[in-house]
Amino acid sequence: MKIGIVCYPTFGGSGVVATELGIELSKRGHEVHFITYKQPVRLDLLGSHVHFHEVTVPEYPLFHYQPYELALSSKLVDMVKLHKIEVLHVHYAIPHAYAAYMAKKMLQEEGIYLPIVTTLHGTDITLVGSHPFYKTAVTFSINQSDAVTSVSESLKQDTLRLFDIKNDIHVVTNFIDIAKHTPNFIDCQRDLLASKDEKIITHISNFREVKRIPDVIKVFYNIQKEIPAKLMMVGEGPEKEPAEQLCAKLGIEDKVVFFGNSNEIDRILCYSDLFILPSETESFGLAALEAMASGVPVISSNSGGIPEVNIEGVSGYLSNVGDIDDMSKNALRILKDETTLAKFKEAAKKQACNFDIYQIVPQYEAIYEATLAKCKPLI
Ligand code: GMT
Repeated sequence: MKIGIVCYPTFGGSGVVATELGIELSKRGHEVHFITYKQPVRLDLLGSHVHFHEVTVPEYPLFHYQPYELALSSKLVDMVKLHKIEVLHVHYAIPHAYAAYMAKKMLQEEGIYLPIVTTLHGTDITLVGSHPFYKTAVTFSINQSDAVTSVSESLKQDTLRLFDIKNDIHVVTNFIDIAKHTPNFIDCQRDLLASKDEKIITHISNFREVKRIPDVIKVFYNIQKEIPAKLMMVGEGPEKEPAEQLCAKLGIEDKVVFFGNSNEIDRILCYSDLFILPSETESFGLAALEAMASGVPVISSNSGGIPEVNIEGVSGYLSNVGDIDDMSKNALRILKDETTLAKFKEAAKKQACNFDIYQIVPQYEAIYEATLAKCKPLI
């Protein structure tokens, strides 16, 4: 099949999922075309089966806002015609599903039928999409898609609650390539960051308010009062600077390392003992799954789709949003005893295997085939 993928090419989970999906589809013999404004960060494998087409938006001083949707929909039409793309999979509804609909309509004028599959990722529904300024267009584009998927059951229920949806929503969970998270390097260089007796706690995110970064630091503050520990903060975003200030205020700046965005997540997770994800809302929590795939137990909030990923008392523990005491208590329960830690590490890895890429990607293939069959014009 020739598949077009539209996504955000940045470090966010939706872009990561879209990129890993495209790479795996190409390995399974499909021809994949990424169409976005920058080469996706995890896409280093361009080749005969993986292509990247850049969407450029020329600056024009009259425009206060440059019209990205317009440029994207034009590019989609051109690429579909040039490369004979058969199905278009858009990740994150805003504005991708909307631009895809416009492209589909333009192509229809020329007798070309292009099925659209839209994957809802989370904030496109729960935070941004349901805002009254966007809601009408988001509802319209979801309803006009030929197939709609959501990354968790929780997100499906949120979508049905927040929007007037006429389409079926298929839950196709996020996934992980377990093999990639089984380190092939002999030494992950843990010694560079912590001494043998220190436990390593990690948080990875885009440092937005929804991630509740101060909670990560406060939980770590409680942990390091009881046992020797270091905190690895990975990612960039508006909450990073205030987080650095909070560490200084609490006097723990020498125990916290801020990495910024990293392409070496597997290396960082390889030496981590615990992952913290206290988010206000999280449709899935891909970062937690990545941690678990590396054998790292998770201390998280119980919001959104996280309970579908992190299992209480097995791969980690879940607490109410903002319950720092409970999160700290649970973290210490895992970290204080080596046998318990080893048990949680093993169980986390086992739980992650339920989301292995080889089980999930065929579900997308089946959806593409069904949509293609449904949308093919009768001759
Ligand atoms: O977490 C974010 O704010 C970024 C967003 C994205 O576009 O990458 O993440 C959402 O999609 C991920 C991939 O499906 C999910 O794992 C995250 O849980 C989801 N974030 C939220 O719902 C807050």
